[in-house]
Amino acid sequence: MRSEVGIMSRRGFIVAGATAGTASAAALLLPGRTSGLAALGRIDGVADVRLKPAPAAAPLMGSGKPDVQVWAYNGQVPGPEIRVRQGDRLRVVVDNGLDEETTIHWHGVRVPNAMDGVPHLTQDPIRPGGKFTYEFVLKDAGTYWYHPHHRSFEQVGRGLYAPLIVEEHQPIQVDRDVTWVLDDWRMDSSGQISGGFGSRHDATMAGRVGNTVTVNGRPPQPLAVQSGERIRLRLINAANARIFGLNFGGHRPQIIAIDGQPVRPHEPNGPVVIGPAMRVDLILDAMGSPGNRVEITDDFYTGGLEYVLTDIVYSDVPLRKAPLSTPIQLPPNPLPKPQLRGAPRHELIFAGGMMGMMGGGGMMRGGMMGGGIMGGGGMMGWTVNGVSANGHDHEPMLTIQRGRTAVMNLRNETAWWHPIHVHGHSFRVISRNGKPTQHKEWQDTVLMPPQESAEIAFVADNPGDWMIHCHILEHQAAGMTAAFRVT
Ligand SMILES: [Cu+2]
Repeated sequence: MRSEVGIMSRRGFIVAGATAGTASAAALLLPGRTSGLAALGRIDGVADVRLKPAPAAAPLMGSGKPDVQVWAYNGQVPGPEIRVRQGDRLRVVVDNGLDEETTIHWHGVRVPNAMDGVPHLTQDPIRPGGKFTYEFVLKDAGTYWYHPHHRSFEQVGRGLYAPLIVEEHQPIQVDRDVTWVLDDWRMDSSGQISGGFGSRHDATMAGRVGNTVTVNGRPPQPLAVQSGERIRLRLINAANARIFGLNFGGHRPQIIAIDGQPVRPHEPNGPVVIGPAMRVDLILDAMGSPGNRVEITDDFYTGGLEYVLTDIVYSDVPLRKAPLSTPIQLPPNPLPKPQLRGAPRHELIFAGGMMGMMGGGGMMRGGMMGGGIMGGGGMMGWTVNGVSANGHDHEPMLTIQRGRTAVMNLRNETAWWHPIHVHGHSFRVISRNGKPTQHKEWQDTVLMPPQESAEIAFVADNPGDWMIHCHILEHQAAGMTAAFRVT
């Protein structure tokens, strides 16, 4: 089911709020008309949003089933899709209706440090009943999302997440622009979300992988298409831990952006793999025959865990005979180009976890052998360069001079997958396992298979203390997190 999109103002500020059938879902989004901002040189494109994270009930299992108790932004899962245009200023007032502290992190958005939403590191957490205002300019177009960064393994896991779409000034031509927020849930036999968030089992293994997959907070509904239709499908993985590997039957989708950032359009080598927190924008030219039905399958986890996500269903009436011939390459975002020559190189070694204990000395460096296996929250720790960090406020493990290129060689010395997320910057993935990458993708989260390495590079142009952490939220909570400083 898709969110319905309504244009709220002529000033390029489009809001998708109401999810069909949910009366309470109207997003509390008001077009801002704030003369104060005119002084900053912007008289248009100011979007004012109010977000209230609070307990709610949502039809995760479908409209015929009892609602599920969740935590939600403005009463809906996902929260309201915020749509702005590149260059717009967004202002969001958060009114905390939870019984615990929270923050909002604007995942993948290159915000000023004070707006990054990391409790204790960039701001005080927002107390229950408290308010906080985030305000920043969207420098990059693309597909982003927002979520709490405080106890995220439970707050995101209970439903606090939503898309943030930044439209290009000159978008590519498509018939439909569709957002799919993928998530999974661990439901109990009573049809409610089971507890046990952050359990030792989840923390030391694959994370909290659920048993029920939703798309836009509902059981996946078929994608109804017309033959010849061109769809821009924005996939966002909001799951705590599940990795998706999607196949589109006989279709040949083109990847046009990863983590919001444009990439040279290309067909994936196999399934479209999306780690937690990652986004992939696809161009899907629906060239099946009228009346056809094609499965979208997810075969990331094998051995009987493959399943049909949903179907692409063709209407009887074709739209056009041949696919659109207009270009699908997105305009580049204004990202500073890394200068690799002479750039300082940093090794970051990710270690720990349950199986790592059995894997021999190479996997037990750092704190693992020294009795330092108790990480954040007393769970068996994961480590970054031997340190299993607790919480968010820690001394930076490295300092980068502002404006310099940083090269980080990330090494996964564990038996598990890890999506490693860098705050405040987008980076280029320049090599994997020592082999140059074909597309030099710009990303903010790089999914690392077990025992593999990835080299990333970026210009450290955003001053402040920033997180680098695993986005399997249980791994983050159990120590796979660090900070770096840009001075
Ligand atoms: Cu991890």
